[in-house]
Amino acid sequence: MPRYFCENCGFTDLLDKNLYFCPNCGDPLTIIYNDGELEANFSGLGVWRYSSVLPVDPDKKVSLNEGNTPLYKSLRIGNEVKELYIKNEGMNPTGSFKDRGMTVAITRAVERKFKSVICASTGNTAASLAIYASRAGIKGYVVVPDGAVALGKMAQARAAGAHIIKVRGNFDLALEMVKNFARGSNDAYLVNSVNPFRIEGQKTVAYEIIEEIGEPDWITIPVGNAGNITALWKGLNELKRLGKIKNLPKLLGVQAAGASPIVKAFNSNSETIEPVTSPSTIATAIKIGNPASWRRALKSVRESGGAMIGVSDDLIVKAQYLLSSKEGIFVEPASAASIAGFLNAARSNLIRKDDVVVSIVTGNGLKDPDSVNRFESFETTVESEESLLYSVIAQ
Ligand code: AN7
Repeated sequence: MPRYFCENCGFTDLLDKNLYFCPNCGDPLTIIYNDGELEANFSGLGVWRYSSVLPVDPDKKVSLNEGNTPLYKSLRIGNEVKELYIKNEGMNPTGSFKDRGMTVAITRAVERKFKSVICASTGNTAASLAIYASRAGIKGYVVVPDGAVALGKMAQARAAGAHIIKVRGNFDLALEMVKNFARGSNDAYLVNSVNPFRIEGQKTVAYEIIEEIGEPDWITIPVGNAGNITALWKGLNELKRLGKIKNLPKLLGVQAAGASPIVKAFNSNSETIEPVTSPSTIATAIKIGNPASWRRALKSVRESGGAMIGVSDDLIVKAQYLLSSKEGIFVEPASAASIAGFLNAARSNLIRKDDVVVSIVTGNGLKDPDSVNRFESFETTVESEESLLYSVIAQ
């Protein structure tokens, strides 16, 4: 039987309880499988194609057809490497990668007969929770930092009828609050990425990438609370166990420079992080100073032989604009961090000329429409046809 497992201290327990954190050391739990329990018996499309490697009953799934996201070959911004692919997770049902984890976590919530689900969020988890809770016919509660969530994400949470609880503080405070809530109450199922079922759903991005292009040399991914990079590495390792890949790719975890505690720990070879008390970045989705899964992120990146790097807000904006204007892929700022990290690493020769790279972009540009106000603008107002003519030929 699959079971809970603590990668930090080795604690293990059966899945017949609702656990998130290790009762011994407090780290977020993982779900592990014995040999023979992981089966590469894949059919259909999207997250549920991989139900033979998921710990919930696919017949009871709460799904909006998540996963099966487009993987594009870069035409213009990846010239410094052999091939750059962009995996557009912004094409999931609510516009972010969170849906891969949410479909599994909400299915688990329903299996366990919860009537409510809760999360802390910088926005995308809230939007995904809200929409999937409405699909499941249960109540959604989202705890968000007041005034710090992008417009599109708030709109989705509102539209889905979720209870929106604002806190005067940042995401880290909101997460602390819901963690304490979940320790003391079984009234609502916690579906942040500290929930091991979320990680199970999100690992499917690794399965899709490998089925589509085989083994890349590098995968770049934005890092906030560090659940997604944990899930990616878990998926890749399972694929190796299943004999689907020989060599594991290197991971490039990318944080915004103003919210980069894991980068600092990586660079100083430290075994622990120093939380950033006042994280700051325009990429609000990853404005996180005390990531819950930091230990698993550090371990993943180190095992892979990859790296953690920090990127400036300035480069994030440039990467976001490059991606939309040169490749036709419109993403939100946190996702552009993945591309900014690629650009940095290719320039510094960390990623080499003959490497095949996949950059995972995590959220749709429509999530944060205000972010495009930072781009160079080509807007003019015309009052006559002549004026229209001249504004076009003058370019
Ligand atoms: C677009 O929604 O943390 O490292 O509460 O929305 O797994 O946290 C969002 C995170 C990257 C970082 N890209 O992923 C939330 C939240 C986008 C995101 C991340 C987030 P993790």
